[in-house]
Amino acid sequence: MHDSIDPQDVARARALLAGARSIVALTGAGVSAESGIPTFRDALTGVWSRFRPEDLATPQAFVRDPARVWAWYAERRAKVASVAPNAAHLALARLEEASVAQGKEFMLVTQNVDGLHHAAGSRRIHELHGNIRRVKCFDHRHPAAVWGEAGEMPPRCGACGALLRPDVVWFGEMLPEGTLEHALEASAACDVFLSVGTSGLVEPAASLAFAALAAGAAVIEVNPGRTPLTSRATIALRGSAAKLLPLLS
Ligand code: BV8
Repeated sequence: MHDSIDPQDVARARALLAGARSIVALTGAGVSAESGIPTFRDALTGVWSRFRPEDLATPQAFVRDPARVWAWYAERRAKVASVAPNAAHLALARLEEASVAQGKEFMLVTQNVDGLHHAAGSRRIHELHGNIRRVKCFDHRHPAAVWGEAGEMPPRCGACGALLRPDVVWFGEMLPEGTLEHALEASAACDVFLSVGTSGLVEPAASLAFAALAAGAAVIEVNPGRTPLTSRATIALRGSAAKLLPLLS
């Protein structure tokens, strides 16, 4: 146990989840950190360190320099394909399974685009920001199941010839139809909201925890650092997801 974690807080969090009728779990890049995926704020290291996420993860950046944006995502896609879910992902899959078996409502809402929750066995997943493993064309969103890895980059759409792009939500883009509405509805209806590994800086995802608070839910935060939610959380467990989540499920 982390010396900064009060075992009583862990026990209280476990009890809240065990007694919940309806649970929403929101995850951010911190839940994949122990799989070796850099968090979003840290993602731009090495050759990308001179960029900010907002410089690359936008439609404008893609139009300005499609090859650079495609290369950043190709590198991240390869990284994601090379790692495995960690104990935090597996614990959330177990929590979902146990909750559903007990007839509870459970929804996992993730900001992550790495697909690791599905790989860990979670099924009630809402991907707010899309999935880096999926590719579509820039002009018409035609899905691309396969694409060339050599020659002109980005590759072009087989159906219309437009440039291909990752099927993720960039800054300034709307979230997938209905996904946010479902997540907001579930957050306002749940009695326990578990926020794991998110800095709470990106909207509209960051508003979900506050919708839960406003509706009277108990909020549990798992994060080694402080966030705008920490002071409002019912229980703030200041430690890593891979170490703490297995203690909660
Ligand atoms: C929208 C996909 C409507 C791409 C992502 C003010 C000015 C300008 C714009 C805005 C503004 N206010 C709001 C906006 C809109 C903007 C926004 O929020 N900007 C921010 C930067 C201020 N939002 C949007 O544009 C959204 N769309 O609003 O549409 C609209 C439409 C048209 C016109 C106007 C409005 C779309 C946002 C989606 C962007 N896409 N990802 C990609 O991945 O490349 S967001 C990106 O950030 C990732 O998905 C990431 O998951 C997400 C959030 O970050 P976190 O997950 O929290 O990760 P972060 O690194 O920040 O933090 C990690 C945390 O983990 C830390 O707290 C750390 O302590 C913790 N941690 C570390 N290790 C561990 C750990 N925790 C546990 N265990 C550990 N071991």
